[in-house]
Amino acid sequence: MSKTILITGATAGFGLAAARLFLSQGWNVIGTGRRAERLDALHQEFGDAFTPIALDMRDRDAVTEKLGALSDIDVLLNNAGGALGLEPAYECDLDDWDTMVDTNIKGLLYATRAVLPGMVARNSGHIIMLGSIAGNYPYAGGNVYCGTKAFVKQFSLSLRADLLGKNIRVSNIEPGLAESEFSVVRFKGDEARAAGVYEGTQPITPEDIANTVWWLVNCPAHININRVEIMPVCQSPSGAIVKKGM
Ligand code: NDP
Ligand code: 8X3
Repeated sequence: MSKTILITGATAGFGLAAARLFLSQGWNVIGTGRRAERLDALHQEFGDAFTPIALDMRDRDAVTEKLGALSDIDVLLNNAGGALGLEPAYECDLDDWDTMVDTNIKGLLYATRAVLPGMVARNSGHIIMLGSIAGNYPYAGGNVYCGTKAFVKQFSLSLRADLLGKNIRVSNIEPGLAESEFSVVRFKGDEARAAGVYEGTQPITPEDIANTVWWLVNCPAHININRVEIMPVCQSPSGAIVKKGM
């Protein structure tokens, strides 16, 4: 029987690439996102193997009702999220901070809480988070985005503690520079500024992350990969920065 993966944020980037990969491997995919037309296009392309659920991850009632009604979810890919702005904390737009907290933290919590009881009842499942290197290393202008991804990492590890003794795996993927719609969203539609982020680099691709999800899911059942930190070769954790002449 085909297995089922629920992917939040399947309309673009990592989530879309993962949806395509799992569908190509004979899995059933349930995909969420706000852009219903993109979900409908996937449904047209793949038929009943792809189930679209249009919703905003910030809508607690909708997530709880629609995702809580699903049964037999083998894998939850908690992917929906993003960054808004790159201003220093003393200049940031509070609405942007709210959106990042509501999506990256609260939306992810709602989805996890909706799906986890079914996994516990079946004593089977795998929850995979999209954290970020931003949860491990701070950078100027990262402020709340970095904070949300640090939350995702610690929540992921804490779930492992709660689930000890159950046959449910939890993994956190922590990518660095990756080209998707991420920077277009961060810079609020400024395509030229977004393109500049990747200019002269060979970034991680959405397909690279989809392949990582596939690898995690297909690891031997008795092992749990807690965290996977991935950077393109052109990037490194550079350590603390010193400001001279202060
Ligand atoms: P994209 O912008 O390409 O895709 C983001 C996805 O999240 C879209 O499908 C979008 O769907 C969905 N989404 C965003 N907000 C909401 C919301 N409120 N409700 C429902 N769905 C939502 O970004 P990526 O694929 O790059 O990012 C995916 C995840 O990976 C994010 O959590 C991001 O923080 C993380 N990440 C990204 C990195 C990068 O450099 N690209 C590196 C490390 C981590 P829609 O707009 O249709 O609602
Ligand atoms: C996305 C990677 O370094 O731009 O999470 O925050 S970074």
